[in-house]
Amino acid sequence: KAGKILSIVIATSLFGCSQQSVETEVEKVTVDRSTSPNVVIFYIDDLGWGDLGSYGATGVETPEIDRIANNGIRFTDGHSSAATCTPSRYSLLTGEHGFRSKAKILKGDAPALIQPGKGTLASMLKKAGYTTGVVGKWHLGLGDGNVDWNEAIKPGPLEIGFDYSFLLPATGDRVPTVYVENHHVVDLDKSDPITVNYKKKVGNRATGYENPEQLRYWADKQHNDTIVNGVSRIGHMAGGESALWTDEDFAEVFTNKAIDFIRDNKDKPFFLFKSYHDIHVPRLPHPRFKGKSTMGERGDAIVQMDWMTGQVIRELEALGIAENTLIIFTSDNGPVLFDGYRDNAIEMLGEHKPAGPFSGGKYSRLEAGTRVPTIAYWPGTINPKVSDALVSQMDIYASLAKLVGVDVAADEAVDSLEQLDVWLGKTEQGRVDLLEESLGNVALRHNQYKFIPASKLKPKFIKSKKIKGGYENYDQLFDLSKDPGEMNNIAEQNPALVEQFKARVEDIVSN
Ligand code: NG6
Ligand code: CA
Repeated sequence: KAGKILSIVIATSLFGCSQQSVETEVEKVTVDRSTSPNVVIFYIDDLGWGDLGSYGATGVETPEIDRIANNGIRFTDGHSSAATCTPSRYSLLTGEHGFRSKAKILKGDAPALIQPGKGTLASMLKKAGYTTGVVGKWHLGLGDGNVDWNEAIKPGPLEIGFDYSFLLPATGDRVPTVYVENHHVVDLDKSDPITVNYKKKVGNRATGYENPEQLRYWADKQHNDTIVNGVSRIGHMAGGESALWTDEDFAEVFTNKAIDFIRDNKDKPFFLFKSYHDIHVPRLPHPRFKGKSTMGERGDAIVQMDWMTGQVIRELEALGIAENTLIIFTSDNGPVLFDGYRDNAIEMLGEHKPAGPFSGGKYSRLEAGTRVPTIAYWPGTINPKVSDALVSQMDIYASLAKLVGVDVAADEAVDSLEQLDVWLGKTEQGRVDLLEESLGNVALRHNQYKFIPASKLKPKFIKSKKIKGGYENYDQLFDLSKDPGEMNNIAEQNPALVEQFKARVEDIVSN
């Protein structure tokens, strides 16, 4: 029977439309699209709360995303679980805090952080009959600890619930600078095998520390190893010349892969995790976006990211499946301007406020570390609104499980709260509290309060990033309803609240 098309009966009873029946060739499957919409998650890298037009951006226009923000739910208090990438991604996919698995920013040759057998958003949706795919940045580790890039690379996404993957393995600034499709490096010539080393130089490729004259951008010491495409990276890499990516092609390559996946699966429920490299460093948008913002490469990368998003949304519309698709748009952590490469993001910022009214940014314990643009869009089902509910990406797991009718086991997605009605805009009663994670520390949101327990350590590099870290050796308490910028520490005046919040932090951490 393989290869035959599964016909689908679309029951749209909830919305009062007529039943549409398609002739069955193999077997009849009934799919109620009101409870099993396609799910597309656009996961942007390092996009700040204030970086979209609909959230008040001034240095860049984002018409494609603004369209879904204005016709869907624009959340003002939406959060990633952490102020850095790996733990946030871990939480989105597993419904657990990153610290439960000691998730921290991974090297490019780190082993798979999510082990086969662990429930993920993808494996959960598969139980409901979804076809699942991930396209773009991974940064959750690949392989078993001794990854050979020249052989089948596993475990990876395919071992934890994805049917298809096309990946940038870690980050744009880390080797290996190649694409991995399913289990294999794309376009690899086996006679030129890849070696990756995060400790010492391998092979003959120039490095930033030996050949700075070959660089298009000055890079700090950490980003100063193997040069690929005129940009030095973190880590050393030899071989794989035919497989090297060109950063400027990311927009085209990832958009096409996402569109192919959608076209291949348009007749049945699918889940696409579309994870972006933009607007992470090194920022190298395609030349056609050059000068499209007033903020240099960082702004132009936002324009490119908006374009990519629009391409996918328009494809859903062209295929006639937009009304059967729930789109969630959000970011993995807050904004950073200087993150290792001198690309003039600071100099060209102008009046634009990447974090909106909030303080801090990527790596920070302050609000802008995790408070990121968050949009839910499902035309015909979600009514447009602005929601001030406190929501977390971690809750997408349990909320979608509820939507598609999958039971979540007691030891699965333990930090994920079922908040479906909030994500569909039926209520604004979101979370009461939420832990925010930052470089191994936690802070607590409780309604309008933000409690930051005294930090054990202050990460040294924060200073070089020129980001307000909020890492202090005393307790901090802020009332965000009066003080969104976390300027006025009211911990001393409110000892009872401090005690209450300390206990609550303990309670969640030791869960
Ligand atoms: C850091 C890198 C930074 C970025 C980050 C990961 C420093 C000194 N360097 O180690 O450039 O690559 O890792 O970013 O901060 S993330 O968005 O994937 O978490
Ligand atoms: Ca990030």
